[in-house]
Amino acid sequence: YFQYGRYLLISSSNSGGQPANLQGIWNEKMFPSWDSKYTININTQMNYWPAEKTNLSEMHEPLFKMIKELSETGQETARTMYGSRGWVAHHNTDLWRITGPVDRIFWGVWSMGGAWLCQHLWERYLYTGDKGYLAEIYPILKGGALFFVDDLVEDPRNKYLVINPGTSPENAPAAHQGSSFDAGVTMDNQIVFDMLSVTIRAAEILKKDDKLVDTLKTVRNRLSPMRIGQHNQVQEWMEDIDDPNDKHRHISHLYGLFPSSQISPYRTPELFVGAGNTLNQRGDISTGWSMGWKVNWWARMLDGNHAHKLIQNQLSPLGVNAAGGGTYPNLFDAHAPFQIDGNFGCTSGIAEMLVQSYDGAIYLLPALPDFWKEKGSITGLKTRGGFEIVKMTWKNGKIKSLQIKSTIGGNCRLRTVTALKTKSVNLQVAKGENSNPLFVTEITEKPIISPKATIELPEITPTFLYDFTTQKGKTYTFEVL
Ligand code: FUC
Repeated sequence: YFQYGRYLLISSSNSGGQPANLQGIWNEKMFPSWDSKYTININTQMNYWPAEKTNLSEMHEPLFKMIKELSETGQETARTMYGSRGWVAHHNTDLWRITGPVDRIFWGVWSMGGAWLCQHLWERYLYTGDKGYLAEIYPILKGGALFFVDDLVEDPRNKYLVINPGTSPENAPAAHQGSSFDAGVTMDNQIVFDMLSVTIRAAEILKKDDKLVDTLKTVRNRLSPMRIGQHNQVQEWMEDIDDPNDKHRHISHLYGLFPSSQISPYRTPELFVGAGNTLNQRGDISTGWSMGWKVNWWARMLDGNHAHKLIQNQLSPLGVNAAGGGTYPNLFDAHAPFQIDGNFGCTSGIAEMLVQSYDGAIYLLPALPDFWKEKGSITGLKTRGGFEIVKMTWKNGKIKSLQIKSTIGGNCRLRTVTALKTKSVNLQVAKGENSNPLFVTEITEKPIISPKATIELPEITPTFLYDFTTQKGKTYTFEVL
C-alpha cells in the first residue's frame, strides 16, 4: 500500500503537467464529485505529503508551479476583496487558478489555502538547503505574509490579532447555530504563525527585508497561543465551545501536530496531551482521507499501535466501517466516493511511523507498532537537512544497521528508542539545540489552559539523542552492536 501510494504520485504528478487533483488522473466521469478540482483546505496538500519524505521530490514540481500561479491570481483577490497587499487563496481552486471564495459561504470564506500551500515550498527548502531555490520562492512567501499583515485585526475581547471572519474548515461550533464564522480560529492562528515564521526565516537566510522582518515578528508576537479547553482538548475555536462528541472528519486545529511542527512531546507537552484527547474524542472511523490524516497524527503521537489500527480501518473494504470510508478492491481510497488523497495521506503516515524529521532531530522508528516489531527494513526515506536513510534494518524493535547519506553536509542528529552503539561512526551524545539550521523549529508560546482542564503531563518513552558531523555527498554505514 505504501509503494502503491508512491506509484500513484509518480503517475499523476509529472513535471510540466498539472498537480494531482481530487481523483488524480483517474477520474472517469463527465461530472465528477466536487468537479475533480483542487480542494486546498486539506485534500491537495495531503496529495503531496509523501513527496519529499518518500524521495519523490520531482513529483512536487507541478504543485510548486500551481502555487506560483495562485500567488499571481491571488493578488487581485487580496486587493479587490480585502484591500490587502500580497496574495490570498481560499479553500478551492481549479485549472484557471481561481483564488476567490467559491461554493457556499460556510466553507468558502476560509482564507488560508495559499498560506498552507506555501509550507510545501518551505518544506522543499528544509529538505535541500538550496538557497538559490529559496531566493526564487521568497517573493511568494513574502506575498503570503504581507496579506496577513494587512488583514489581521485586533480582537476587542482579548487584544490578540485575529483573522475575522475565519472558519475551521468545514466545521461549525454548535453554539453558533449553523454559522461557521468565528474570529481567531485555532487553525487560522497556526497557519498565520507558520506563514510569518517561514517568511522571517527565509528573509534572514537571504539577508533581506530587515524592516519587514521586524514587522512580521511584531505581528507574530500578537497572535493567540493555542488553548486547552474544559474537555482537556486542544480548542478548535478561540472560545471553549468544542463538543467532545463531535466526530467531524476535519480536525483542522491539529494542523499544528501534523503537517506542522507546533506541537511536540518535548517542547509542548500539554498540547501534546491535549492533541491525543482531541483525537480520541473525534474517534477513528471517518472518510478515507480523514483516516489517512489520523495515521500521521498517531505517528506524531508516538503511538504506533493506534496508527496501525487506522491503517487497518482505512484498508478495510468500503462498507466494513459503519458510517465511514475505506478502500476499493483496486486499492483506491474511498471517501466515499473515490478520492485519491487518502492513498497519499496513508503513504505519508506509514513513513511518519518509521522516520520523522521535525522538532530538532531525525527520529528513527518513532511509532513502530507491535505488529511490525519483530523485524523489518526500509530504504530511501528522506529527511530534513538533505539526509537520506539509504537503509535501516531492525530486529525485535531494535535498530540493527543504518546507512545514511548526507547530500549537503551538516550536523546529523538522531533520536532513537534503543541505544546506537557502533565503532564505525563517531556518535556523540547530543547536547543543546541542533546546530543544523534546517532543523530549527518555531513554536508558539505556552498554551492558555482552561481552569476546568485537568491535564496530566505524559509519560514519554525515554530516548537517546546523538549527533555526528557529516560531509556533503558522504554515506555513513554502521552496524549497531
Ligand atoms: C473537503 C472535505 C470533503 C471532501 C471534499 C472534496 O471539502 O471536507 O470531505 O473530501 O473536500
